[in-house]
Amino acid sequence: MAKTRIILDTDIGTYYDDAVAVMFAAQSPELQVEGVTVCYGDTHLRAQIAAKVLEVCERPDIPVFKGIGVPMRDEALMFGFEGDGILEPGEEPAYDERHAVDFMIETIMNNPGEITVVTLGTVSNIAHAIIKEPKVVDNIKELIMMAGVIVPIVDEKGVRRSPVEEYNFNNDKIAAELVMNSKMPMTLIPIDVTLGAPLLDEDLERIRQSDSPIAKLTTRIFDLWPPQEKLIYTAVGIPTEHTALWLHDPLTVMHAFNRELMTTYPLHIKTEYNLSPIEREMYIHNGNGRQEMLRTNPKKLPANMDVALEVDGRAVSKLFADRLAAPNGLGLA
Ligand SMILES: [Ca+2]
Repeated sequence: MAKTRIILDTDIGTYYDDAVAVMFAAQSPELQVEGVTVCYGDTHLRAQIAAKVLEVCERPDIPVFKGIGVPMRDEALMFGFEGDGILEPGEEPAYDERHAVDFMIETIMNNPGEITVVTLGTVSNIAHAIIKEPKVVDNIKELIMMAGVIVPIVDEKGVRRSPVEEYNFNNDKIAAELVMNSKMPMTLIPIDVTLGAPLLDEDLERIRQSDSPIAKLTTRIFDLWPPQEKLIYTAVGIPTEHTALWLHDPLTVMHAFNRELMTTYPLHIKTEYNLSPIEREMYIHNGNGRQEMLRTNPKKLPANMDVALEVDGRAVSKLFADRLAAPNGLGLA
């Protein structure tokens, strides 16, 4: 069967699931990864982290491109531990010289209807690609985004277990608005759905037992990063007492070739700015100095995208561990 050709766009380095999503993609025989593009904040550092992860995967054939680091409004927020346990001190892996936005435009325009872009961070790169070459909208096969929140999770005690505003879209709100209103074929995988896919203990154990370079790096990342994750959760407003090893980004990559793991529905999603009561670093302030967050609200209007609303979390965890516990390069030939 023909492989699904993807560009994987990521803010790798801040949160563990991007790094393991890149490894998952590199280990998936169903995918032809045309390139990894990085976004948000220090994209030079993120490109180096991506290049190192692909080196561990023994996939020098997948090029890495530095992309847009500065949101269209306000500044990027970096936490300061990016790439811990991945890059050795002083190590500076090389990556491609071309800009991520140019690579995206060129790849999509040279292969009409063939290229799926999967975004795991801000949608800054694809937004800039649309601005520079509006025909991208008609030539992309599909845009799959891990972003937004559609149905905030409230548990049986009435405590909210997901943010009401989501990190990736809010890190570059203007880009998010532009892309969401672009009318390109898109699927939204919101955080309220990805929070249904934690890595299960037995699957983590399978990765821990494996001695492949990929499994070893995954284990190191899973040992190092969860305490840092609490900082991020606090910043985006998720309660931290029930954290798990979430597979937000690998799940999004899975959707590029496997439509059995999530149920998607065609919906109309509108981007709207709402005032927010809590002061956080990621808010933008409008002309009146008031803090606003971008919300993704469903409306009773003709559908403008597919939206994931349900996930088979157990199957996601199993597929993830099958690939990351396996020997490097399994089944890629
Ligand atoms: Ca991410």
